[in-house]
Amino acid sequence: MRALSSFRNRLPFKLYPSASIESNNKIRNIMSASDESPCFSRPRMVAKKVHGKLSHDGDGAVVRRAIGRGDLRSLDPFLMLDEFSVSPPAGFPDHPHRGFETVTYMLQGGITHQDFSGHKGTIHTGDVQWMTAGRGIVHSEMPAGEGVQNGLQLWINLSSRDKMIEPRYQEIPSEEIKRAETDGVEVRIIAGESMGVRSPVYTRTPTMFLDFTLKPRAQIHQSIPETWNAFVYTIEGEGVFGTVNSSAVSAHNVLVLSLGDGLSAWNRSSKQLRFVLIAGQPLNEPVVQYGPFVMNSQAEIDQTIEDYQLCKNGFENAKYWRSQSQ
Ligand code: FJE
Ligand code: FE
Repeated sequence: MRALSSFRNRLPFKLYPSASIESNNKIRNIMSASDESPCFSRPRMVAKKVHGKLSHDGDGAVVRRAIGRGDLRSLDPFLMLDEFSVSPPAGFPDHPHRGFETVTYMLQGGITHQDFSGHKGTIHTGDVQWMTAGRGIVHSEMPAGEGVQNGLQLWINLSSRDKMIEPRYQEIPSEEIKRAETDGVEVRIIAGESMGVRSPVYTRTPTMFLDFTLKPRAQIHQSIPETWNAFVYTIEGEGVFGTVNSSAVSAHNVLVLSLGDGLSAWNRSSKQLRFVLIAGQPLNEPVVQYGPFVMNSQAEIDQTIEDYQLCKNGFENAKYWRSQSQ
C-alpha cells in the first residue's frame, strides 16, 4: 500500500484548492395504495442533473463523485456524495476529518473501518455508519473482502456551533433499519420519516435519507420539508421524477430538486428502480474546505492544519496511531 499517511507534515490527501466556497427493529408497515395521490401541494421538479463522473480517490479507489466537484461543488448542507467501488488492495487508508459528518451506506460487500481511538468494525450490505467527525477523527476505511465493495458516502456539513463537538458513531445493521412497504414500493428509512415510519438515527444537521425500491409501474409521493435542499441519486434502473411526462433518468445521476413540499417519482420501465432521496436543512454559513477539513473561515482551516500536524485539540491520538493492515 502506498503510504498515504506516512508524513504528517505532508498533508496526506488531495487538495481541492477551488473548493473554498463563500457563502428497532424490523417494522413492516403494509400500507394501502394511499400513495396514488400526493399529500403535498408544491411538487418539486428536477432543477439540475449531474452524472457521477468516474474518478480516483484514496489509494486506488474508484469513485463516482456527483456532489463535491465540477459545477456542483456543494448543496448546502451536503458537501460530497461518492458512489465508491473498492477492491483490495485499494481503499481509503489513514486520513483525518474535521467539521462534518460522513454517512457510509453499503450497497454491496463490506468496508472495515478503524480509528485512532480504537473504534473498529465492519459494515456490510445494507448497513449504515453515521459518523460525526466533529473536532477530529483519523481513520482508515478499507474493503472487508475480496472483489468489489460498493456503497455511497455522503458528507453532511455541521453548523459552526457543532463543528468542534466530540466525535460520535451511530451504526445501524441492515436488519435494524426500519422499512415500510406499499404496492410495489419498499422504502428503507435511514434518516427521517416515510410512510409513517421514523428512523431512530439522530442527525445534528436535520437530514432525511430514504432508500426507495420501486417495482415496474409503481410510484411514490414523498413529502419533504419545504425549505430543505433535496436531491435524488439513482442507483439502479430508470426513473421519472417531478412530473410524470418528464424523460426517464438512468443510474448514477444526481438530480437536484427545486424547492417544494414533496417529490413524486414513477417507474415506467420494465425493470426495478432504486434510488435514494436525501434532503437537509441548509446551514447558510460560509464554507471553507481543505480536503477532509471543512470549517467556516480560512483562519479555522489554518488552525485545523496546525492541530492535525501537532496532534492537538482533538487530534491527540493521531500521534502514535497507525491502522493495522487487514
Ligand atoms: C477523501 C482521501 C480520502 N470518498 N468514499 C481524500 F481517502 C477520502 C475518503 C473518501 C471516501 C471513503 C469512503 Cl469509505 C467512501 C470516499 C472519499 O476517505 F474524501 C479525501 N478527500
Ligand atoms: Fe474517511
